[in-house]
Amino acid sequence: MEQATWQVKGMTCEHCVRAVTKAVQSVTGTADVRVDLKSGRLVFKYQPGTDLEQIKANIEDAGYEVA
Ligand SMILES: [Cu+2]
Repeated sequence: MEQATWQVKGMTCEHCVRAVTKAVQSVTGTADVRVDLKSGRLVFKYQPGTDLEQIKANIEDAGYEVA
């Protein structure tokens, strides 16, 4: 598996953390999703071929910004 580290802007509470986590997990091929509220850091693993653009779109649809 590959690993990605992204920066997510706009998270303010645990609800946001759950929303972002879900947004990533809903895309097939992702695993070990971790979100740090304080730093805004999102780390997840994914299998080659996973649709990263879809993950980004899901996060943005949930109301957050991927830097
Ligand atoms: Cu929140």
